[in-house]
Amino acid sequence: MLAHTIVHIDMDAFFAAIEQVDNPSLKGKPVVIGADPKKGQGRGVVSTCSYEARKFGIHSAMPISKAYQKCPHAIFLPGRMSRYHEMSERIFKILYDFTPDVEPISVDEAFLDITGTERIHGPALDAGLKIKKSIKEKTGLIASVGIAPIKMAAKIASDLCKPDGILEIKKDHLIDFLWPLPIEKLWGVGPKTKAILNGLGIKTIRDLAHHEREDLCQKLGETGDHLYCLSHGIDQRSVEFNDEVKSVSHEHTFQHDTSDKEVLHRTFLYLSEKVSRRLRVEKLRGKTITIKVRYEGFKTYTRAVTLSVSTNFIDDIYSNARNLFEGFYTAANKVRLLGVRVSNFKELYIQDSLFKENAKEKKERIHKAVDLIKNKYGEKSIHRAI
Ligand code: TTP
Ligand code: MG
Repeated sequence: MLAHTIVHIDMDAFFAAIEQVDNPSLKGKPVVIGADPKKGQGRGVVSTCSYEARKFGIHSAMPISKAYQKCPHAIFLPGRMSRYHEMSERIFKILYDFTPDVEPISVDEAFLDITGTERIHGPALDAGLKIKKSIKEKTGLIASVGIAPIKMAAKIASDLCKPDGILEIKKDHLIDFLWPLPIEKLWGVGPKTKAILNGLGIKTIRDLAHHEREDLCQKLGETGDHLYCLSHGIDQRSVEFNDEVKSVSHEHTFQHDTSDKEVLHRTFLYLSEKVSRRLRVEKLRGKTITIKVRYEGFKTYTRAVTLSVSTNFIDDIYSNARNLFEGFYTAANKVRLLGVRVSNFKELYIQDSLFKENAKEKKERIHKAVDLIKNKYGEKSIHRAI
């Protein structure tokens, strides 16, 4: 199996950190987000709290009355969900600028597959640092970053290096990293499974790895087998987009490798049109546009850009694809294949359309009309000038 480089990003004390960024007088202080403590009589729980509050033993899901007992002088805030969502979107935009291969896990957490991006971002650790820096610069917030060849280990790594950490587990150190850890660090080991495993004398991931595989399958079914694999550093799960359709793309291989700019631009136009039509048929609009360029000799490069609004318009796709291409292509290289891809369909088409302006609607109607003509009279019936 191809070795992957997976990055797991998790923001530190997300909601509380946003409050501290928006109101710097809260910096360095215990801040608790959650229900109103009503001087210790309040009901409800802690949503999250700053690391300063954690020193007093406060944590997520703790009754707010208990949090008040532990630190009555903490600053208790009710939370502003729309602001947190806004910040979350900004963070995801930064991630999608890095790579289109982003799997959102929650508002403040994502996996990225950065396999093969060394040429653009350098070694994995540098890429991780770049992401951290970019998030800090653009939002003022701090992310912890775990890097590993498998998802599960990347997640454990980001958890262990919090707050403000970065930790890379290289392939050769994976087992040494995993084995001393308690089994509850493994994904999918909740209190119930933990009790069963403890009952078998299994406390650490090392114990699990040395246990009879059949016995684990018997006691825990498929989960047992899955956990056994994890304990040996085998995690087949790849980074997945949440969308049902992950991306819409189109590629073209030239019969003869070419460096003719006009031919290359025309091909981008053709590919953008194909992608644009498929997106409209599927009622999708994406924010990330990626191009793929394969040179003679099969060296392949991808470049991506994430727009602030999602699109399925050919003009947007083409102009961005062309800009990406112009940004890195040198005429000395002959091209064998070009590809255009649109992904990042997080926003729902319907929801988005609520905010659409008239001009956009009109543009969309024109696109639909062009599609209809083309479907009826064939691809060559309408042309676009570059
Ligand atoms: P987490 O990433 O679990 O927590 P966190 O970012 O506050 O702190 P850290 O990652 O540094 O340990 O959750 C992200 C946000 O989700 C969190 O800021 C608030 C919200 N949340 C709740 O509302 N209730 C909860 O029980 C948890 C765990 C999180
Ligand atoms: Mg977090």
